[in-house]
Amino acid sequence: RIIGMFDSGVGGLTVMKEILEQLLDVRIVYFGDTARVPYGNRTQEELIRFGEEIVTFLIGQGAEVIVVACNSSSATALPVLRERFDVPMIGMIEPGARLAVEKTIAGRIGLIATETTVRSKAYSTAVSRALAKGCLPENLTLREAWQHGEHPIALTKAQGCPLFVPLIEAGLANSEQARGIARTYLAPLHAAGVDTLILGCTHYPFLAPVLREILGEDVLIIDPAWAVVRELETLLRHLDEWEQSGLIGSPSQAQGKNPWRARYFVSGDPELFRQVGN
Ligand code: DGN
Repeated sequence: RIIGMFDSGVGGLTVMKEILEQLLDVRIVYFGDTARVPYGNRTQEELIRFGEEIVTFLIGQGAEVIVVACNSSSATALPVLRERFDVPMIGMIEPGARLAVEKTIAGRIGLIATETTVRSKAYSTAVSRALAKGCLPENLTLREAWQHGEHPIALTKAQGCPLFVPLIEAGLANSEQARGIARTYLAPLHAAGVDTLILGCTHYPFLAPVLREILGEDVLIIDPAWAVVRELETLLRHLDEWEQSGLIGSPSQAQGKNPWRARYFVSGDPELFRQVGN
């Protein structure tokens, strides 16, 4: 199957890596909108327009499923894109929120993300929705307390981190500048006592070593990509079943002489994307 993925730049590659490692029989067409990065302070209208252009392109490249590998687009444009296109789409927010609810030990979930994602409140809505739909923490003590109405589980603190994406796109994820800025951004999350931190921007796994160094071992870091892979796996199984039962048509299997695993397209400079992406 061909999966289409997009992000404002290299961020979605962190999601793509998880998918390629865990789902061995998929192929991926990736689009990085590097001419228009960062998406973090774009309006909803802009992100919808960019999303429409990119999804149209990806479908033209044979994509049967779209993974919106950008939290800013998932938080703002995804509902509209789902209405406009027939292909199934998976975003980052719902899977990430569910995973955080499952893994939290103290019920105090924190978020770092772009300003767009923080402002949208998409993660706090998704955490509440996950709980309302019966998603529960794996931790038994917290689960019991929650079921007895004794312990809140909520998005306790959301921190916008506008400087992270430009640093990462410039290849400076492992620099002293990144360390200093990360210390400033993480301080309010520490102060709020979060025990679980959602990386609410697909660029941030590039900073995982720096974040781990500052947070220490006590805070659980959640990469929504892990949950996106699970969701994609389930969706692909359903597509297979629906095809077998004739509910939907099968895609043409034309593979040509040169089978490929991944293709990359960018709207800006391919060289910088190649360097940082590698
Ligand atoms: N990687 C994107 C996200 O997950 O929000 C976009 C980041 C950006 O372009 N600011």
